[in-house]
Amino acid sequence: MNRITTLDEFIIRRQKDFPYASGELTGLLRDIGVAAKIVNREVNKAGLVSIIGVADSQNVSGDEVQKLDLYANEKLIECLQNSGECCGIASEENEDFTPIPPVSGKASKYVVVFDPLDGSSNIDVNVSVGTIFGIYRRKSPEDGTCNLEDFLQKGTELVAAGYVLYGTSTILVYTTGRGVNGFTLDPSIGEFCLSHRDIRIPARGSQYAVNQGYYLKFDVEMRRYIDHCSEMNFSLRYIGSMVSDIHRILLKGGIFLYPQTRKFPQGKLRLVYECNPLSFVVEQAGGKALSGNLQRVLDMQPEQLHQRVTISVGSPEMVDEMKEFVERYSVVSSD
Ligand code: AHM
Ligand code: MG
Repeated sequence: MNRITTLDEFIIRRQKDFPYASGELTGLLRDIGVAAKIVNREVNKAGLVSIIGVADSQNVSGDEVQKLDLYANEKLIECLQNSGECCGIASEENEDFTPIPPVSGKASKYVVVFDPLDGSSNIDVNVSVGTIFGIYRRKSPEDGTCNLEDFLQKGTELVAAGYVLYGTSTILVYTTGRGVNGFTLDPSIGEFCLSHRDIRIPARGSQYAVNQGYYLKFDVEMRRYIDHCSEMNFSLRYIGSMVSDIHRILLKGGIFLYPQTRKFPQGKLRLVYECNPLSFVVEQAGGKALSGNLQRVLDMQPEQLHQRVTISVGSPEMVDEMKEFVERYSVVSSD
């Protein structure tokens, strides 16, 4: 029988690779793993809401039933707050970042950014959703409160990042900048177990993911690339839950596009807690991620916490090809 490696065991083993590691990052990743299990439990019984009560109302016991994205937000904050391994968090659900006071007088050097439940409009129809997270070393002095600058760091500064996909099974995928590993939750023992060791994205794939319904609103150069995907007989696969789409592309190869439209020049997705962590994971697996102006996403300097960015991310050869199309046709269309 193969020996099982649990997430906790793996994280601790990896800590030994860093001779001066204090165990804080290890603790943070474990906190995120615990929060993921709690969120997973609630996501799995989401369908039961209709018999025990609906969101924003009361269940039969008279308790308030929360929307799952708010619940996930609360649980992540609670788990990160209790251990005191980070000094602040920023979430899609909160307008401002939240400083976390030291626990037992211990100052922390990390901040965490996250989208607690991405693609949450999918929950009502039993489709996969995910949690995205990124961890930065703070810039501010360790003996004070964290500040906005700690959160507005380029993706290249990420110390760790990952996602949890609540799908047919629940999987946690993360990187600390030394490759990407995936851990599937075994519900019978309540542990994330190493299932996808050292994930490498295929150099190219035969699937593309884009909201094709917006096709006519895209710039001509992006339309030409999408036409090319169609001419190549690539399959269009779009779940509307970025974590799920990225996970599929990471394993099978392909490209995910969320381009600008004339109305939304920055697209929809958020740089700090959606695109940067997922771009870091994809790059660590050998892929590429570019913004609308063909800049590497991880090199962008965030100006605001909830800043949006357009993105093309996935298999390296496909991202390169997309770039060629955009360069070629933007010259033609501006003539
Ligand atoms: P959310 O953060 O409000 O859940 O929105 C993000 C989601 C992504 O997961 C997904 O890729 C995208 O929105 C889908 O948007 P659209 O419906 O415009 O294609
Ligand atoms: Mg989101």
